[in-house]
Amino acid sequence: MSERLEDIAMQMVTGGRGLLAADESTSTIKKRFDAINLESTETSRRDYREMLFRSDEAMKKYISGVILFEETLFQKAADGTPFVDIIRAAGAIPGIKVDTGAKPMAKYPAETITEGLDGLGERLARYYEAGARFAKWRGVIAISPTLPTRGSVRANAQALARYAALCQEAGIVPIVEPECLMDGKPGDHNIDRCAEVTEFTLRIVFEELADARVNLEGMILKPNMVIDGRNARKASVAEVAECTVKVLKATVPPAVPGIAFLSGGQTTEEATAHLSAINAIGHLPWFVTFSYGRALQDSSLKAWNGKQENVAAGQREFTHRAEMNSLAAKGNWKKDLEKAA
Ligand code: 5MM
Repeated sequence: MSERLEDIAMQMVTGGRGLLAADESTSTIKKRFDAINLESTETSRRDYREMLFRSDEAMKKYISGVILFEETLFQKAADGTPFVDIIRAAGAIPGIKVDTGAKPMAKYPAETITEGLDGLGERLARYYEAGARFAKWRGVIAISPTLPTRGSVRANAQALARYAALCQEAGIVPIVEPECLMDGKPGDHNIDRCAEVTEFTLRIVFEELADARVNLEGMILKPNMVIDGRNARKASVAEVAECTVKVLKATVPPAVPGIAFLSGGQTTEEATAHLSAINAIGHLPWFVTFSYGRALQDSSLKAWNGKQENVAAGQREFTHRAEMNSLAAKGNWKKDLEKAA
């Protein structure tokens, strides 16, 4: 496999394959497990992720890479095989979430700044050694009538750009994730407000990436779709697709090889329908695919329910969602395919 950043980035977003975001930090995976009454321990986290990564069909056909939390990058399956080897054997690329979380931003009430730059160069060298060939950093942008502020968008964009430059020096493809929140508080903004904030954010992110001398051909953008807030859902699938493409075309240079969306709290089927409608518009200057966490995992987690005897059921659910999203990455998903399955 080529070690060129440009080749790795292409491999992550082409062929109708996309990314599995399985990088829930310890506190987030605990919330997910709470929903199925399962205690979050190193072993239960291992069992859950092993169920996903050993879904052979999904991993081989539909998943190009997996974003891991640090614990998982160095973890082994129950039989002692390193997870990194299982992922690679399926033809997918192991990746690593390297930010240390969004923290309250001093002097900016209700906004956050994502941390993790201190010592990042050394950490990236260790992650590369462990097999990671791409990384992820998420900046969180709150939307309200008065937010975000220019200061918080600029600070998050600068951190994303510093992170991306460090990754490229370490031979790792950066996924740059500026997430304008759909399900933040109050979550009652409409799609026009989301478009305005997303466009503003992406403009500043690409300014900072240029100033940091990031090679756009060796990175992937992971944005939100342009969509109504969680508490004000109205726009049709076609409107979401049109608004999203309009904002991205206005802000994302064609040198970027791929866009891999986050699902951001959409239902599993909404996230698939929107991705498919975006690709169906056609003539996009980048490959457009998925990098979903909840929208790939929710039904699988429920079917598995923390029980060994449900591993096959969990894998079936994961494979189904991965297949549906793979079709969506080519603009070929149809609602009746869900029923047929
Ligand atoms: C899987 O969730 C990721 C990590 O979350 P925490 O750091 O809060 O634990 C998250 O960054 C994720 O990769 C993206 O937001 C996409 O996930 P969704 O669920 O929005 O598709």
